Amino acid sequence: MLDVYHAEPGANTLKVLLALKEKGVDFNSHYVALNKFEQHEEWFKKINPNGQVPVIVHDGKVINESTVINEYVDAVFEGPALRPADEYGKAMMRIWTKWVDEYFCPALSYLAWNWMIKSLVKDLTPEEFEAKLQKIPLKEQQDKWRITATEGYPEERLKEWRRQVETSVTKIDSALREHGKDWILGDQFTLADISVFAMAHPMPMGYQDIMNEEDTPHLMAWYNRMMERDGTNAALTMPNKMREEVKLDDRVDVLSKQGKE
Ligand SMILES: N[C@@H](CCC(=O)N[C@@H](CS)C(=O)NCC(=O)O)C(=O)O
Repeated sequence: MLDVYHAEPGANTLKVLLALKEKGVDFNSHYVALNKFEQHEEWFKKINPNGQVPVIVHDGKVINESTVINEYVDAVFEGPALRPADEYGKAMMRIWTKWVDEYFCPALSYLAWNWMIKSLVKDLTPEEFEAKLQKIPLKEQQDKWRITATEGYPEERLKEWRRQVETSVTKIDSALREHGKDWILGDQFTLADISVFAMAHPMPMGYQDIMNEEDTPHLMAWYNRMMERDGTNAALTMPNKMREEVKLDDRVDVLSKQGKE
């Protein structure tokens, strides 16, 4: 039996949902509402002491860390292979997934949090918010929630994250241009595509000035190929309660201006 604890199909949750849907793995879905701080409740921290999604529980065994989950899912379940068969190919794939986790994802994540957390917590009193903060197990996450809910990050840091997003977009476009093939590693669709797409998916919303047909045509063509996949469609149509409950879209212009010269 496979239980998956996840939020709406975005970022690290989307990464795992994409792999599960691409492979056609059946699972019990448990939605964890991040805007209601359910990830910091005691019942959830018993499953993942980090207080973060996604997490899977397979036959009673718990695994967190989305990139690790995806390798496990690909190794253990039937369905199309999402990793190259050879070790060198796997190494190349891991260089991409590691880069997403350590560089691309954090840059996008800090900018997105800085943009959205204020509207997420606007109905809480300072006391209520402080009580929520005290339940966050990771100091780094506490800081991230506190800063983005109050004064926000300084301009200098926003600029640096935006520079990293620009560098990332160029890197992905160049890799696709150089080999001229459909997928990040070449002919085979892999977890590298899944990791990159999980982060790039919302980019046409706030970053059209750096990710567009003219400046990054190879990235855009790959993005459109990703959007046509059945697995992508199945993952993206999972419930998105955050989008229904939290009105963020009118602030898109704020997101796209953060850290811009
Ligand atoms: N390294 C972890 C990061 C997980 C993570 O950042 N999850 C976010 C959602 S994408 C989360 O649960 N955020 C809520 C919080 O930290 O309070 C992974 O890749 O699974």
